[in-house]
Amino acid sequence: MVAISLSGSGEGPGWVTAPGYSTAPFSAPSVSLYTDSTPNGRKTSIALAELGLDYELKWVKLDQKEQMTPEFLALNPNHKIPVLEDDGQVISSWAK
Ligand SMILES: N[C@@H](CCC(=O)N[C@@H](CS)C(=O)NCC(=O)O)C(=O)O
Repeated sequence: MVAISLSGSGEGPGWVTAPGYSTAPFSAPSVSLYTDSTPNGRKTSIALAELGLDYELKWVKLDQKEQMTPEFLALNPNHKIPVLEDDGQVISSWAK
């Protein structure tokens, strides 16, 4: 069975998770994934699913330049998704 994730705002593009995995939270996950539906954005969600880690999905709509908002630039001044945040610790890429 393929599950469609309903976590996050629910306003982003459809998100298909691997069979047997679900990102639907039973309790609030500490990990947040800021991403969009691009290959670079999807690879992080695939890695989290493979690791079995629950996370909250936060859409950053690149076509609406949401990566340039002050809130997102505070997470990653390089304005790139994906970004992971875990209990205040931010992991982002500075590579182009
Ligand atoms: N080195 C990063 C690159 C990430 C990246 O290029 N993200 C693009 C989308 S696929 C992005 O956020 N572009 C928005 C921008 O540059 O403003 C990775 O491999 O994940």
